[in-house]
Amino acid sequence: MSQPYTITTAISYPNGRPHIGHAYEVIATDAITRFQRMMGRDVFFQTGTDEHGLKMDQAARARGIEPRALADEMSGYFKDMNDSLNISYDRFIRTSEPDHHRASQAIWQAMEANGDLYLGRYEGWYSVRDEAFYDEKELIEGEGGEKLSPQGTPVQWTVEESWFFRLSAYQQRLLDLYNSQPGFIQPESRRNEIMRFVEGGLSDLSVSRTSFDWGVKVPGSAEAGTPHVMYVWVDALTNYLTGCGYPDDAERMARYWSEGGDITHIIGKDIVRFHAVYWPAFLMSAKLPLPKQIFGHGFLLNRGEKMSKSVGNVADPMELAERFGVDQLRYFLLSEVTFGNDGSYSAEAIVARSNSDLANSFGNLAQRTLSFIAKNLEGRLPEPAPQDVDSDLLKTISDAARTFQTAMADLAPSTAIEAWMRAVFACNAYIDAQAPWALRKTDPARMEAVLATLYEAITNLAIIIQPVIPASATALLDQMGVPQANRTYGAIGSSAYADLRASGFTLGAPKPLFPRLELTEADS
Ligand code: ME8
Repeated sequence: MSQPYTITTAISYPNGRPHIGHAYEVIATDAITRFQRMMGRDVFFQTGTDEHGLKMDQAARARGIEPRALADEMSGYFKDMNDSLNISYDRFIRTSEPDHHRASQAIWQAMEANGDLYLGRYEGWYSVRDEAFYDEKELIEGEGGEKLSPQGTPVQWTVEESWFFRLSAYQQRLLDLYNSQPGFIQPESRRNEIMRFVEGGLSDLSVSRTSFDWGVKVPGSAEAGTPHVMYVWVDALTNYLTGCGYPDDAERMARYWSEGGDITHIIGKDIVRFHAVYWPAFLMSAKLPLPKQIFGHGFLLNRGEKMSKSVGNVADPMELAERFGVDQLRYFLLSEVTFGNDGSYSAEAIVARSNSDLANSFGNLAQRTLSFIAKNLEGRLPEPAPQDVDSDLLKTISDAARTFQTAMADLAPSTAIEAWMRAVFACNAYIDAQAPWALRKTDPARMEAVLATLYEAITNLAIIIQPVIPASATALLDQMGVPQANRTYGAIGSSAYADLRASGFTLGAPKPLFPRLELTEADS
């Protein structure tokens, strides 16, 4: 069996509808997933919604409904967004599902059995917006002198009976983990931040609440007199295990959550602490395997500004996808933003990028080549007779395929796309220099050889870019008659083109793939 690969996004709070930041995270994770599947890996990709906690409880109360009703409604929008954006998840998990409650209680009991949970009294600062506890020393001052979390959200002084997790006992083991596995936290800037935080000392973590009941029940607490629900991050992080079969399905766990397993969490930079500090500590305590890497991507900004509901600049990803196209949006986000850095989006930038790369460069290359073949050879695939320039072009594309693969394996989609785009440019330079339309009368054999080279080149370019723009690449490969089994990196540089010709495939009139996008006055 092929080697398993487990990949997850964060699970989103469904206290409102999804925004473009949520779309960005699932799109990036989907591209990596599709790439790993193309590499023949046995991938498990999970995304979903994080439905418990005070934030959800308060958002629901504010609308006069039960948290479960809010979760049911909003979670549907997240799932629809995933489906519309062509996200190939294997499971969309909702933390309100029974198997997830069971997994959360099981990890709780394992941490308790290890002696890491004790009952105490929490007194400290809490941000509902971040669902996070903060030390006094971490707080910043707001404009009116009020105390704010380091993320700039309001904090409230909280006093209640609470279970604690002995996080302080894990400081050295966490530092050892970061030192022995330098790739555990990525990118480097996030790793440094976390190392400083852990070196500064860790307080025990309050891991249960008694002031509301929207969460996973702490085993045994109701029987003992005071019902507790788990701190939402304990259950939220456990979602990753639930999807991998914990605690009942040992076979599934061995496949997707094993010691030394290839397990990647893709999350935003604001929640790296939960994933890189609390999560491995919980897992160590429960004697469970650790993930291999945690990648904290940057934030998307609206024309360079932080998105916020009060400013009214929160973009709806579905609207953008409907207007500009799903693949256009995917391509824009993955090519424009260096994964790990913050990035900006605007209608102008999406239109500019899509028109220059997809419509004018790649789309036009495919369209003019294929329609020329359809018309002048009645769709018969041209016969190769390679000269050095032809083999050189095909070699440039195989090299680009390799660079693309290395970059995607390194979680660097924008670098991968740049390599692909350079290969597209090389094809356009080739077509201009070889001018097959001029050869039609003077040298038809050479014209065929040039078109044959281009046919193979375009096929390979479409194969390479499948993880980024899956629907368009598929449509093109379908038009070009490329059999499913040959849509792999291994088929690049093989006899696939010769085989396709031998099969007698004829090309129909090509359908354009990437319409030129236009801005409207409302965009400026
Ligand atoms: O944090 N740009 O949920 P969430 C890019 N439930 N990414 C962004 C972003 C932006 N402007 N805004 C948010 C949570 N994100 C928890 C996670 S995981 C066990 C629990 C990212 O709905 C954010 O960093 O607030 C996170 O990775 C994801 O969207 C969900 O954010």
